[in-house]
Amino acid sequence: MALREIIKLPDNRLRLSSEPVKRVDAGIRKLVDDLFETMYAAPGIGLAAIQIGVPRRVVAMDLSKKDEAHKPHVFINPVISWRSAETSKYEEGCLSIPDFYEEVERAAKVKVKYLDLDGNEQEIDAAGLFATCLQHEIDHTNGVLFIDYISKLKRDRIIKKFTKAAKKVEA
Ligand code: K1U
Ligand code: ZN
Repeated sequence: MALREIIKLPDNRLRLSSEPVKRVDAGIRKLVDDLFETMYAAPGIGLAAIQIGVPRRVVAMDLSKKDEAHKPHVFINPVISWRSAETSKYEEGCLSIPDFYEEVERAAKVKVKYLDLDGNEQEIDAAGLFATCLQHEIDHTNGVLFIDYISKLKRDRIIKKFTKAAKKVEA
């Protein structure tokens, strides 16, 4: 396992559409281990491979509370197969846009098809924070960020702030 760097706004790699996984092999299992180590250390409740600079459709999630046992979920090539017309709002954050939170409206319930770590096809029903987080992570695999759902004014302001911070680090 290895702790990997989480790439941050305005890194253009966050806008890539990730490649599907053809075979769940040892390389993918190592990637999953690294995603969990990095996500737990952050800490976060989800992490997509592109957030550690790997453009593959792989997502790690764990919604367990601080004092609970870990409940790791892995989603390989996840696709939303159904979404409810009913929506819900949640104040989202993103490990690639640290310390910025904004309310986003998404489908309240989704069904997601994916491959598990054995390469078997699965389908899961998700509601509440589970559904919100899955949609946020699947967006990452498509190069979409939660700031794409907020006002242009707020989005431009946050991109400017992170671009300025990145330039400071370079200098
Ligand atoms: O994808 C990411 O950047 C991870 C992100 C997932 C997410 C959070 C909220 C709504 C939708 C998706 C995070 O994990 S941000 C950090 C966070 O939410 C958290 C951190 C520690 C404890 C509890 C939550
Ligand atoms: Zn995110």
